[in-house]
Amino acid sequence: MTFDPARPHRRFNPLTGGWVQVSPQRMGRPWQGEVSEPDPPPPAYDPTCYLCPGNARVGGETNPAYEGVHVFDNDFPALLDEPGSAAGDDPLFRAEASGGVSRVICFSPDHGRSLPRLSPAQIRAVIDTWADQTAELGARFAHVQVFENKGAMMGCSNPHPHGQVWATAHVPQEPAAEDARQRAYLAEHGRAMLLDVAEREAAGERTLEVNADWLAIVPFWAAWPFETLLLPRFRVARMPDLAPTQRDSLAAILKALTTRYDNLFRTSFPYSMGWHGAPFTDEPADHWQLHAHFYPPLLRSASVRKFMVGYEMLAEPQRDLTPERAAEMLRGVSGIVHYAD
Ligand code: H2U
Ligand code: ZN
Repeated sequence: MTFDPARPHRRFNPLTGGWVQVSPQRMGRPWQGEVSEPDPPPPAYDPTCYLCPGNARVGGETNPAYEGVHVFDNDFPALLDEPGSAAGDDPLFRAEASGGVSRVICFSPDHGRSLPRLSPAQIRAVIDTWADQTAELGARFAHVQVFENKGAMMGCSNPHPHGQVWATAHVPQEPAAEDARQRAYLAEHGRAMLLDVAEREAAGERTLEVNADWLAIVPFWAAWPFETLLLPRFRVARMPDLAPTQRDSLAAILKALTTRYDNLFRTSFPYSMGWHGAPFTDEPADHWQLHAHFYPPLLRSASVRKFMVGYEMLAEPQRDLTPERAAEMLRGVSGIVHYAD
């Protein structure tokens, strides 16, 4: 049997070992690309925002009059920096202690400017902060998770541009799965998996953006409609290892990718994004390639989202829109001029 990408098929995610059901025949109707009124960005300062400079936080502290990136300890941390209770060994009711640290990272003092509307130098400052936090926390914890949760649709009620960093003594399950699969790929093929992906995709139909150091693609195995993967085109295992020029080129591609996202439905595109890098353990990290995932929920317009329910919850993720078509749509809007500028 030959593989016909226009017929229903499943695609394999080599990073996690998962599968996604693709049903392109349901995409038959021509895509209208619903035109909605563009969403105006929020004001530069919001007196009620707990992240704006000089404002009070819910925890009682007051933010300094910060001018660049600002990091503070989460007032409601999900992880506590103290040893928890001992591990249990009951095979059915198993638990283990998990301590850690969680911080909030304000990208900019400007309440209304999300990543694509920051200057390359401002984005570079965010990257430097991500790298510094990763290095500092990586000295004490095995895994440092840098992420951004953006948009009310993703459960984030505050538009002030910000992300978080959580560090844990254990490697959580997503990066742990990637660790195992990248290690197995290196053992089998003698190359880092994501370096091979970057090479194979560089000029491909799933590529959105490419520069000297980085590549933004809709991965072949994407589960979310407009999911993307940001890959280095050079060997690098962790964010602190990025050279200054590689951080500048990263700022450029982040700006371009997020500009395309916002322009697609002329809205501040919601997503969860985050970085995966090699754990801070004594193990060799040559199988690891640093990368970022973007998981946006939107499907058809600024308000019509994809739900991961039903078959997705009980069987496996399913999509109608092919990753190739999603990439084409994202390539069809500007990666340079933001709709709000
Ligand atoms: P979201 O990215 O999910 O919106 O998270 C914002 C974080 O900010 C959230 O983890 C924290 C919340 O605990 N926060 C503070 O640390 N201080 C505050 O005054 C409000 C919110
Ligand atoms: Zn604000």
